[in-house]
Amino acid sequence: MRSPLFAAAAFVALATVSADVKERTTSGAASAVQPARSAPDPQKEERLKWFREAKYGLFIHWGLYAVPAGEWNGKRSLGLGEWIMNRSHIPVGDYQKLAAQFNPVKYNAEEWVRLAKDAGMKYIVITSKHHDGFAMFKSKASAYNIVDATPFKRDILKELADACARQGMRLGFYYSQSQDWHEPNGAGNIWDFGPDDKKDYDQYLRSKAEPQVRELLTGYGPVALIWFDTPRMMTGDRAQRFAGIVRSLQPNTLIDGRLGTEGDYRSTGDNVIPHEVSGDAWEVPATINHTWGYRKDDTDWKSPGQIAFKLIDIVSKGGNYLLNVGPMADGVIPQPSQDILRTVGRWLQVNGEAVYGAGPTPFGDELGEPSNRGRKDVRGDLLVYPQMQWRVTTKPGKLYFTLFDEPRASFALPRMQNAVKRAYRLADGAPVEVKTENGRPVLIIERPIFDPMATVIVVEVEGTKVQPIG
Ligand code: FHN
Repeated sequence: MRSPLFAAAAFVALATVSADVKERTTSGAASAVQPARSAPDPQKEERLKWFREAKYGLFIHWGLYAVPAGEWNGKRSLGLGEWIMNRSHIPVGDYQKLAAQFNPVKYNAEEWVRLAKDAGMKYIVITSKHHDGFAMFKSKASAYNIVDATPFKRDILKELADACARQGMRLGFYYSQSQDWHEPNGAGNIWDFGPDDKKDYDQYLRSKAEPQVRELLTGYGPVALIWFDTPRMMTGDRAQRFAGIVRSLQPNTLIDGRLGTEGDYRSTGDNVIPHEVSGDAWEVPATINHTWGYRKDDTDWKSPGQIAFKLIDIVSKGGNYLLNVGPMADGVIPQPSQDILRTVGRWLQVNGEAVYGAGPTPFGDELGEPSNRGRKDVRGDLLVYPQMQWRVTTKPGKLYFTLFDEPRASFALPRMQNAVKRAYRLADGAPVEVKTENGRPVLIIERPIFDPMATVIVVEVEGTKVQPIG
């Protein structure tokens, strides 16, 4: 039986919950998760085409915070690496001195883009300005930027944009529109500038944030998306001003779900993978260890197997996975992150058909079991005991069963009206026997399983759309 959690109503439930959920991260930052849209918008769908196909992107959090790398005045500063200024209440006058030390001579944009490609990622999103207010690009709106304030003097974003253009990679920019701890009127810095509700917030928006977003959309070629974040004090009007800038300068640029008004797609909470399938465009921003910006003490990397599972899990629910790396102050992406990404990339080279452009599962029971007592988590979502043995993604006439555990030798296919035509292993095309047991098609799977990280079996069926039974 299909569990009711994953029936069509589940999508409605997800949308309802998402409308007012505030997500708390370990940093204490709150990010609004954007409401589901109401009416279909053909232009938006057109803009979203590449995004829905892409499925997997590289997030890069890089800024001055890579210099202290989680330690201030010889003391560990707890929390996310990029939040060190806030967590340690570092005065602007002290923090901005980091700019003089920021000289990432090993930065090589071509290598970063090559890494994303090797990893099988289809887009890159880099922090152009995080909450600390420091711009990683040449800006006329504020001299607190990589070219004017550091010995490096090179426009990091320009080099990355050029490398992306050369290598055919889409590039988007993270921009912290609300929080700017460097500015007296930006949100967030209460240790230097007092409470936010006493600030002339529009002065900051007009003089820095809006002009900088304009600069990003005019100086760096086609921008795939702008990734706004933590919409504090972002009224509808203020958010609309940003949306207007984006739409007027680059109508095809996507707006993420954290601007403060409806964007093009929904951003889940950080590292939050929904339990349900949703037809909306959505994305999970996620860390590869526990921090976004580099911390020298965070070496608790997720394994390639965990990353592969999360990727397929997300795709099987209809979403995208935006996986982060935090480069060091010298411009090098930590080697373990690189190795993990490349290992998953090698798997995708042979199994990518199950991911790129693939649709979600038509079934749902495989995702997990809802709590039988109707218990809810802190966000108000129904608690689910996830199942992690296998996931399904789809293309017309094809089901891709990705098996993460060694399955029983005879693997019963979920009930569907479509007849099975044939089955084979995606990695090498080897046929997989299909038998009927108790009136139900089963796959006879070779043991030990072909690829212990994840083995994809393609099942071809009659008809283009799979019709589940039950
Ligand atoms: O506060 C930020 C955090 O530093 C990081 O950039 C993440 C990425 O999704 N967004 C905010 C918290 O949700």
